[in-house]
Parts: sequence; structure tokens; C-alpha cells
Amino acid sequence: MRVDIVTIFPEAFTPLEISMIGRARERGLLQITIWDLRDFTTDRHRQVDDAPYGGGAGMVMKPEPFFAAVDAIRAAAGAEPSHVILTSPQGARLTHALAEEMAGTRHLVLLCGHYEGIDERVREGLATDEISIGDYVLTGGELPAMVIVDAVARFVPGVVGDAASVEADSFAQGLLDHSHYTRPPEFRGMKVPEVLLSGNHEAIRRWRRAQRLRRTLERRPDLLKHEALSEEDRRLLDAADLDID
Ligand code: 4HQ
Repeated sequence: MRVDIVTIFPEAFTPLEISMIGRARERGLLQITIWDLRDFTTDRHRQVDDAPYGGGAGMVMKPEPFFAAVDAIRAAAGAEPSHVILTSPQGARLTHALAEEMAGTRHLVLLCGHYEGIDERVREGLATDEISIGDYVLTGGELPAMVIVDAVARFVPGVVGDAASVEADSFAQGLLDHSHYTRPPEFRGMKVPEVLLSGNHEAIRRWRRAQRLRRTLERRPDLLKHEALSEEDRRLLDAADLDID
């Protein structure tokens, strides 16, 4: 998969050089290129922003450098990108499902904004998607771009070593995760639940499933699709003394 990121802060993207994403790039599973928006300006001051028409506080990012950058990306890729993404609080919320959908495509372009915002013509004439990573305001689009790349990359085959862990993750089955323990069996008076030491794989599976169901019901009832619950799930929830209806 190819990812191109357009930004006025190319140096902000060192997190994509380490850990799983860094390794995926080294192995050629992900081809990520960072483009400096200022390289696509034509004036002496390499200006990327200007005062807003109509007045008001702050500056607005000019449209021309973004269009020129995406033209260069198209030329370099030799094809139309699958998604040209603008990050903003006005966008559709990034979800597990959206990340998985984007991972099934060949080429993402991410445009990072700054200042009060980006000229509306970038949205109209260039962006195919507007995505928000949550209901809060950030100072720039670099962190959202990295969040999107990280969430999408996990679905690219081979990026996460153990494919089973991607399928077992929170949200993959519409449920939050169960708890995890490792040695020692007792730490500062806190014990690992007996069942996990039992070697009884069926009992462990049931315990984990019940915990995921209970946690989801308690913390994120919005995630629970009642029709997706099996007979066993209903019994596990009943046994946990929680009612789903
Ligand atoms: N931004 N989810 C970039 C965000 C944001 C978000 C505010 C985007 C600032 C310049 N982006 N502008 N939340 O807060 O995606």
C-alpha cells in the first residue's frame, strides 16, 4: 500500500519510522512518502497561508500548493489515489470499519491542515474524504494523519505479525477486549484469576467472552448489537447478572 502525506512539518513524522510501522516500511509492505507543502509554493516567501476573505481571526491555508502537491503525487504514483483525506473535526469519525475499508485500497493521500483552516476549494475539488479522529480540537493535522496511518496499517496483511491478534482486537467483533495477565501469578497481593491457570481452554474461552460482553455492556453499550449476540452470549450475560434488554 502506498501512503503520501502533505504537511508543512515533515519532521513531525518520525513516529512512522519506528516500531511496527517502521518495520513494515523496511519490509516494503507500506510505502510512505512525506511531502513538504512549501515545496509547492511559487513565491519567494514560500507562503502557504493568507488572510481570510470576509475578515476574522487567523489565517487560511491557500489552495494552490495543495493542488500542486497532489498533482505531483499523482505523477509519482502513475495513478489516481484511492482516497484523498482531509483531517478535521467536521469529518466523519474514524472507526475500525473505516480503517479496514481504507486498508483494502492501494493508495491514500493525507492532507495536513494548520491555522484556522484550509480554503474550501481543497475540500470541494481535491478531497474525497474528510475524517475526524475525535471530538476535540488539535493544533494541526499531523497527529490525525499519523493516527489514521497507524489504524489503517494494522489491517495491511503482514504489518501485525500475528494475524489472529488483529481479528481478536477490540471492535473486530464489536466488543471491547478482555483483561490480560502474565507472570507472576501473584503481584502485590493481586492474583491472576484462577481459571487462566487452569489449563481448561474451554473454560478460559467462556471466561474471556463473558468478560468482553460484560465490559462492553457496562462501558460502551452503544457497541452491542443485540441481534449479533448468540444464545451462549445471552447465557453468559445472564450468569454475570446483567440484563441486556
Ligand atoms: N484538527 N480530527 C486540523 C482537528 C482534527 C480532529 C484541528 C484538524 C486543526 C488544522 N482533525 N486543523 N479532531 O482537531 O481530525
